[in-house]
Amino acid sequence: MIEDKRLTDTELEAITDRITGDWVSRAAVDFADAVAFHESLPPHKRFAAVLENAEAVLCQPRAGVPRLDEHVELLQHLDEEGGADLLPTTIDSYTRDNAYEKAAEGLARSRETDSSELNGFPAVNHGVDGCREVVRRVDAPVQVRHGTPDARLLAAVTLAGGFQSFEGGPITYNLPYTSAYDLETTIEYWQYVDRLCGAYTERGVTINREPFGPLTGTLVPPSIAIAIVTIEGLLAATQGVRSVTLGYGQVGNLVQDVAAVRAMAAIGAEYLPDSVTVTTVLHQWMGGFPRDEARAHGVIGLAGATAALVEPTKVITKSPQEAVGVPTAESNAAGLRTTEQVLRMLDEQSITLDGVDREQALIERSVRSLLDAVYEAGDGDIARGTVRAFDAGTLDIPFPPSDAAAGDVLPARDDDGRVRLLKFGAVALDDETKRIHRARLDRRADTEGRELSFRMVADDVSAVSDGRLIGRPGDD
Ligand code: 8ZB
Repeated sequence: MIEDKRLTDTELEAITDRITGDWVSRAAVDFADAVAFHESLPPHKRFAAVLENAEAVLCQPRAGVPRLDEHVELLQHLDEEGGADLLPTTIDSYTRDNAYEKAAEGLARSRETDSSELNGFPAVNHGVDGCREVVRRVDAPVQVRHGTPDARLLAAVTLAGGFQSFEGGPITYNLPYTSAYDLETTIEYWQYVDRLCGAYTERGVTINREPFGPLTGTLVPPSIAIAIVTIEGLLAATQGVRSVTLGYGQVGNLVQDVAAVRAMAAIGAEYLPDSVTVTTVLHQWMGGFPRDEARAHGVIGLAGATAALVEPTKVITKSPQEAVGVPTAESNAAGLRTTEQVLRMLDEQSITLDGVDREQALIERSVRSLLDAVYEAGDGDIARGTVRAFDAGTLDIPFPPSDAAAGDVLPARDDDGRVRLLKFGAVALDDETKRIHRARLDRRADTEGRELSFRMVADDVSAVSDGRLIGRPGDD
């Protein structure tokens, strides 16, 4: 069974040999050559250094188009017109499914028709040289953002290609994205990715890793999300990663969001080894957005305000076109500017919210309880424990598209919009915590004069896109 153990150099090499050859040559991902390229980059393009030395909240969008020149222009636009501090390269979905042939066809069609026939940048098809060209031509640090359960080749190519930050992880890029792999398999894949990052780090090129905290983006209780990104941080640290950004998706209740990011930073500092520098990211609302762009700017503004209050290291922004799909460059830059405006206006204000400390204590206690259950299930081994805890449902997420989680928990908002659990399944929370969740939900049921039921959950799922936070009855 899988163990939380560092891969040896021989194992790392053997896997690299195995995954290269078809789409990318073994020679193209040669370490010495790649390290020399990274060393040639100026300090303001070093992702981990820029992130870890930030003096204000950094803003980063998502963005990726298939053709190289257009992709570079898009990133330059987001830098110059959006004021992005960190840049992304969002990978297309064929590449995320390791369907490189289809990605190649989409890229060829995009070139023929002068349009975008893929929903992101097919980095493996562009190869190491294509990636280096992107990194060379843009003027800020660039990160690979994707959603790839088996990201081994993508990591080998993009890291050799000069990218210094890589999103995802074995749980956060499994549960929301696929049912094709069990957790033991994705943990094994990501041990390679993390070991590769560790190997670069040991050669003086720090690679930042960022677990994808929002998971399904649908009413994920903060404690569950934080436990999962902490596990991914621990697994990465074992492989030699020294820069970890823990991620969290905004739920929309200001007090709970501020409490959650604080709890995440505290848990990260406590659980991850001292050798790891921990930073944080707040994802602007990942659930359904209003179609009306004015209302969408409202959602983005509230996320900006949340970021201003809790000061994560960075915030991942949304665009006012979120409800429609991949945004135009202009709309994407608008989301950045909306965020920046709110951040600046709140920058010098010091605001205290009632109830944050209590909420933070509740979240931290819950995270500890979940992590205890994982360690216990694995007899002290976090990798083994993760597989067993998800099997037993002691660690679980709501609405998993993947069979790798039981999906026996059901969330709902309480009377002031904080995400609680309505159904606990087998999840490892203590009785007192469950009592608090239940009491809070009972109060909402009272307010609304209806029973706690799945109807409430469904109402909550569509509430924000319908124009409010809580799915109250009679709101249509
Ligand atoms: C899980 C991440 C979903 C978010 C955005 C979606 C959504 C996906 C692209 C993109 C800009 C792209 N997203 N692909 N944004 N360019 N190629 O990721 O809109 O917000």
